[in-house]
Amino acid sequence: MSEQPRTGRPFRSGFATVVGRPNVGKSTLVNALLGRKVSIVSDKVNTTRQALRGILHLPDAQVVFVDTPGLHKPRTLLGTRLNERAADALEGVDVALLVLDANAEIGRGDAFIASRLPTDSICVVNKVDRVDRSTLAAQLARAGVLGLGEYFPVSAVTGEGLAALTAAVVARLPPGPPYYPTEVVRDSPEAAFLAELVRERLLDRLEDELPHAVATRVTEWDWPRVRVEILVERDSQKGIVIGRGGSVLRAVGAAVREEFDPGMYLELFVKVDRDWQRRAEALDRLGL
Ligand SMILES: Nc1nc2c(ncn2[C@@H]2O[C@H](COP(=O)(O)OP(=O)(O)OP(=O)(O)O)[C@@H](O)[C@H]2O)c(=O)[nH]1
Ligand SMILES: [Mg+2]
Repeated sequence: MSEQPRTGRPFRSGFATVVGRPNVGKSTLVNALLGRKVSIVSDKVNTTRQALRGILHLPDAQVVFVDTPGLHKPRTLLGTRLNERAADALEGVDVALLVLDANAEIGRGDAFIASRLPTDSICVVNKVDRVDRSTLAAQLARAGVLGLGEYFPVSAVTGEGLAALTAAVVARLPPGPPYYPTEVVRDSPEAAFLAELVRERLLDRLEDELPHAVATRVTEWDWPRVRVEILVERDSQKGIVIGRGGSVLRAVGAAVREEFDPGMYLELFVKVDRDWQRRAEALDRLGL
């Protein structure tokens, strides 16, 4: 696996961790760089709750991209833990990528994160499809103040700029053998990924505080029969997640089956786990 590629250059491998404020498009970017989905995406903040690894296999390199929860001012114990996850994922990495939104103000939060990264880190200005040239130029100038190594304007949605970004990441990796065999593209268990897909479809349909109040986990995997439990924090939230006559759960179940495996028999259950976001032992149990 680690033999010299035909180019004569040594094989390179390493970890590239993607950090930034919530909603800047880190997960969309990681999925786009990999060309497949490892991480769920939504228009709500704090979608990602774990550091998730996706592996990019190239002829002369292997990049282990690590998606992380958005760094933010926490209001709950869950929020504190999300920040810790992101910080931990920066330990010992080969390349750190700070993602900014081309269309949002660069604020103290971004500067705070940047100040904790090695100065040769990569700064990614994402969502360039949403701004015109002059806005982008101004944003790049503002981003320059963060004092990082290199700046890449990209769109994780259209793919603009991604090839150059990948090349820059690979160039920073040390020579070394691959960490994962070629068939591995995601290093989370299938059950964890499925639970995330259920949460993603719920996020599409929930508003306000509810996205944060929902957690999902697989409680039974007897293929093709799989049971996923959806936790909410209060009784009043249960009905919203179930939907009128079960309509929300039915739609979520159908969408997840379609995406994961139409042959699956998916059972969704909603359960109240009071204030789980604020209770250490509830979070431990959920692996959060
Ligand atoms: N127009 C546009 N939208 C994007 C782009 N990248 C991401 N988005 C959107 O931005 C929103 C947030 O994307 P995510 O990938 O979930 O953001 P994140 O940084 O991972 O968010 P957290 O996990 O909450 O920290 C979603 O609605 C995406 O569709 C982009 O390049 N262009
Ligand atoms: Mg994310």
